[in-house]
Amino acid sequence: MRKGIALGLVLILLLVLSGCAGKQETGGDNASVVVGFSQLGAESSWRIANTVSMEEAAKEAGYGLMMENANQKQEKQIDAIRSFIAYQVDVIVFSPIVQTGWDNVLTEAKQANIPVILMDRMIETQDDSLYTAYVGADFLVEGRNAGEYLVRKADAIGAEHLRIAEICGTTDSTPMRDRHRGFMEVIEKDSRFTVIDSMDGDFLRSKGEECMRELLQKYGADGIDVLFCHNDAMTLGALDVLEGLDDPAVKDMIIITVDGEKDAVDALKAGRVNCVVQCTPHLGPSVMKLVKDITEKKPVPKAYYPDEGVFTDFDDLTDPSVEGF
Ligand code: GYE
Repeated sequence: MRKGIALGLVLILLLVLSGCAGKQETGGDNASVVVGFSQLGAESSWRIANTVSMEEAAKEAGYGLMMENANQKQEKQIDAIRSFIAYQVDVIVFSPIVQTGWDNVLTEAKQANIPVILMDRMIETQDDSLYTAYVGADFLVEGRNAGEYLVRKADAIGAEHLRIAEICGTTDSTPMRDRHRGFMEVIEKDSRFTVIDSMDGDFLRSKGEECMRELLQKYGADGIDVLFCHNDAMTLGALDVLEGLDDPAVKDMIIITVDGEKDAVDALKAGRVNCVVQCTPHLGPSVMKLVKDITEKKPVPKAYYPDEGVFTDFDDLTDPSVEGF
């Protein structure tokens, strides 16, 4: 569209502007549409699958994709967005690591007339015109799904009181805030449940492991009835610790996780986890469809939420539809 030069030149420009930080890729020389994509990191299998989905969908659409990975740093995302503005990409897509702190850079994008799509996570702003559309999960619903599973489980086992430990995702990120909020909404009005601890596990497997060790030190395995982790990576880290314990209390612990990566779904099938709340990383095709509509000046919805379900130990887990990504 606005570009006539090959993406090879873009690469050089990006390297200069970004001080050689991050990872740049291109997806099709002489593409008519160029998308600048700031991915927030590579902290989980979810994130890696999401990056692949974006790359494949851009290729499929025949769009050029200038991608920068911010390695979990907001400043790097801001730098990447500035470099996309300097290049005048057609559309900027980014997955905001935290909700706050984007107004300045997004105002610059707006002044440059470059539409912005928020992919996977939301921002907090007084000015909704700073982004054109959001594509990603409804994390509040995911949190409620986790809470509703727990209520059903408590009913089924006739539990009188359950002590819950929560390992949260990155502080101030949308999935962390809303998974917690949705979960609490459901359980806090039920006196059978007490959240005894909430820790920051930053969506990382290594931190999930660390948090679990700390929780065990504080409460012991028999002092925790329910473990709610905001993603599978942290759950798998916690399981590494729990399963090394050889403590019968571990078997009774109700474990609820979010995402639906293959290892977590396999853990559910093996009875090591009780509930997997789905969150799809395959957002690339929806993003590219939006890019198409935006560049063709068609109206687009402000928010698009993919359909997501829940897999639990109440389900027939031999059903072929029960599978992870
Ligand atoms: O749940 C987690 C990842 O924002 C939905 O980020 C995403 C979350 C996902 O690190 O695994």
